[in-house]
Amino acid sequence: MTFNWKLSIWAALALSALPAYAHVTLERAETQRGKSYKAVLKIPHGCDGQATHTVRVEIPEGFIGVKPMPKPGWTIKTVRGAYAKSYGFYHGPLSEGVKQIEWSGGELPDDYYDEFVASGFIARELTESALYFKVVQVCANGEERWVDVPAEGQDPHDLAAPAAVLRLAAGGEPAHEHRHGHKHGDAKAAAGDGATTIGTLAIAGAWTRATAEGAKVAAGYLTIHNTGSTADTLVSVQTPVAGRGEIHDMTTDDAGVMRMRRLADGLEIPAGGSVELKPGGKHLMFLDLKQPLVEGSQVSVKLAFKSGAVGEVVLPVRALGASGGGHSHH
Ligand SMILES: [Cu+2]
Repeated sequence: MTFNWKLSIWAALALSALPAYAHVTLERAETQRGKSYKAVLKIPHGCDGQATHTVRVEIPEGFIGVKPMPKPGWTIKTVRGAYAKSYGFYHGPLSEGVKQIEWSGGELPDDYYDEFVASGFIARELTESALYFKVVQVCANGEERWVDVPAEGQDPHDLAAPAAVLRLAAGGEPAHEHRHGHKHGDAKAAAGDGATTIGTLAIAGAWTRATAEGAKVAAGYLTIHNTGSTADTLVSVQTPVAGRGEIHDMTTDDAGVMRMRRLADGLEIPAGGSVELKPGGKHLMFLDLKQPLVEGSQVSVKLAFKSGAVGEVVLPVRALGASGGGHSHH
């Protein structure tokens, strides 16, 4: 079950707005300097249909005191060597250690996914903002080399075969560019909140919430501002991660009970006006979820308006339990 669930996350990534998918990645892609770190490398597939029999990882400079985790069915070989300099470690300076790990003799069929784990310590002395784990996957008739590292200023998305990246923050200051907690309802467009324009409609402040495994519904929030001189109506919501999308409103009746109803006629955005979809109020509803929404990922949603304007909004997925009322009434 777990296994299928993970595959479906890859499917979700493939469906989202990310230009490339199924690269080798780290399960936890950011951490702090001066802390221990468990590198879980996720190998999404084989090489061109063939099974992977060897996985070789180059340990980046500054990831010190590294130990690979044994893996049933696979043989581990490590290459040790001197670090570029000596780093502070638990019991004093450390100047050499594991620089390469190779798991071999196993079989990871192309249709499967697997994880390769090594634990170590992120040197406090590092000044880089990211470490790159270069990974080579060897198959019967070839190999996949995930070794591209972006040049300064280059967008890592432009790389054909990117190395797995680990973003670093100074100790005590976790990197969290995906989780800046700006208030829901903040209509100001911030990078990464799905700000976009569909026809005369300016969309901002978009987000959704991570769901528990097995959850069947999720809600989406955003603010729509109509810059046009005629009213328009949001009539349709679609997303690849859910069987269907609806527009809902939540109201509190005289008895103080919250009720939700589907806005069958859509949601009107007055000329020159704004409508805010937020927890406890109007929202996009995603039903028959095909997989859990994972914090830090993105959900792409297609919105269609009565005027004929159609466009896509990308909703960053915030933490489970992120600000606002939940959907327990469903
Ligand atoms: Cu709802």
